[in-house]
Amino acid sequence: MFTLPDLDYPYDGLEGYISKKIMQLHHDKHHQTYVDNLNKAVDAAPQLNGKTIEELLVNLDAAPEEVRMAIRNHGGGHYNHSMFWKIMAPKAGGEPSGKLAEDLKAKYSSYESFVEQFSEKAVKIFGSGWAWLMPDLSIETRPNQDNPIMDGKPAPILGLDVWEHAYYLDYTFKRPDYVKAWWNVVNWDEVGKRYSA
Ligand code: MN3
Repeated sequence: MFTLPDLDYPYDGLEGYISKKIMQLHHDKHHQTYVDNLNKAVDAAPQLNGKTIEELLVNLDAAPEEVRMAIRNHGGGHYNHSMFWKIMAPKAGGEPSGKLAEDLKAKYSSYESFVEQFSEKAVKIFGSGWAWLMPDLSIETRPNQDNPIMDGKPAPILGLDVWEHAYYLDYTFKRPDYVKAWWNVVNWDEVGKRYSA
């Protein structure tokens, strides 16, 4: 059975950038629904019992066809959001430090230029999806709840949810405003850990 992970901070911890109301709905309702539907899908395919979420997503082809799409969507939703809560934090933002900062600068010439390129790709995603920072510091996007690990790629070190449920209550249709604000809650310590892992 998969379970909803707790947030490491209060629902109002990101206020000013992401409201308590969004965090409550996004975590308690949207993420919970992904968990519930993932459990239903795994229940319907006993051969998948005991597999980790990573194992399920990396081997989607191994899942019976009747549950494959549910595992892709809801398992992806569970995996992606579990990361999303961790790579944000109260009183966070600013610039990364250490090797991650150096390597981002080497690849994008400056932190600002990296933010600009990542933001542009996130804003341009058509419909619902995510923008990802990969361990080689390239930027990828995926629709829906797809994650690059489903294509045999390594796990991203940072992800930005641009589904409307992530911002509509605070920013209505203005995705660029949400993306701009979001950098103020990025937990670079956590992203740095994932980068060096
Ligand atoms: Mn979401």
